Amino acid sequence: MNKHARIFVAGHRGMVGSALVRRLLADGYRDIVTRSRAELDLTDQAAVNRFFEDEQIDVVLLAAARVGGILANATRPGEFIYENLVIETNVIHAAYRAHVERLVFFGSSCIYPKQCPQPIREEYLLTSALEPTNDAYAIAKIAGLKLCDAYNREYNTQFVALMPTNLYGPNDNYDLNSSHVLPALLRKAHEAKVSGAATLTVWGSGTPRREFLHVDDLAAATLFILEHNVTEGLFNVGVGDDLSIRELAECINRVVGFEGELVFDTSKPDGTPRKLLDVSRLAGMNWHATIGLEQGIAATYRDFVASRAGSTPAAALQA
Ligand code: GFB
Repeated sequence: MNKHARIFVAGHRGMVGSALVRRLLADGYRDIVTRSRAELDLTDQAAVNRFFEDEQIDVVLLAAARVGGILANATRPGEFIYENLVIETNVIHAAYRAHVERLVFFGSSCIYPKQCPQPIREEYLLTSALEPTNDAYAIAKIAGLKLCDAYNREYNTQFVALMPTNLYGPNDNYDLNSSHVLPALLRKAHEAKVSGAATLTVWGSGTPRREFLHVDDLAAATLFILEHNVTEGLFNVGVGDDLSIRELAECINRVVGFEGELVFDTSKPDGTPRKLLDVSRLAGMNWHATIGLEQGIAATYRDFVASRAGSTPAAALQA
């Protein structure tokens, strides 16, 4: 991809968007366009159309989305389906109208059926029913990847869909009611260590299995797709390995240095029993994730501690 390409990163303040911007800058791309929500409301179709008419964008990285963990998905399905559908419809359609050359749409491994053979191949899409705790979000993400595919077929666009497994890394959401499991447990372990607590509460039974990808690996995969002129299709992005939630909690406790007991709150949902992606499509092109889980959690923990230390004086100043 041309280093002078004009690249719009939608959602640049989020975990995925900010990782994409970091990676693009590190790789020498300089014409990166971003807009805050106050500057451009992606749910406003007329505003999105005007933006694309004015800005002469070559490449779109569509990382703007309403995201959240199992509880947020299960309790706010209306927001998850509406906001994701409207953002992706507005951006993908406006990009097509404005003759954008390339677009990468980001989905999630929850698009695949609940009872999927493991590891999950891209071909298993729409072969049986979805996991109910996140079916609204999943339907929106399936619609997004189908939009890309339909526009490629009808209008010869070059829109690609990446389906990352559960992500973590800098700029994650650490709010315990809306976050994903990894940032939630990292925060709980840190606070338990600091307060000298004897126990740490893990939601569910601890038996579901999940695969975790550092967001910098997702950014690397995205650049790989763009630089290798992949112009269509659906690609799983993962590490090819998973672990149980109990094992994840133990790993996080080791990194953080919390030595208390794990307590399992089975009033909280487990969600889908297992979600391990088959990553052979990207591996066949010679792309592999490089950040190991314990190493990635350690880096994320350092970032979490540093951002908390940084936020105290700022919060005090605003008060
Ligand atoms: O990451 P998570 O919220 O979402 O939860 P999903 C994964 C597993 O960790 C579930 C358990 O079995 C949770 O019950 N868990 C244990 C916890 N302790 C905690 C905790 O303190 N907080 C949270 N959040 N979970 C989401 C979907 O599914 O994954 C989205 O809802 C999206 O649609 C995203 O696909 C990647 O992996 O179950």
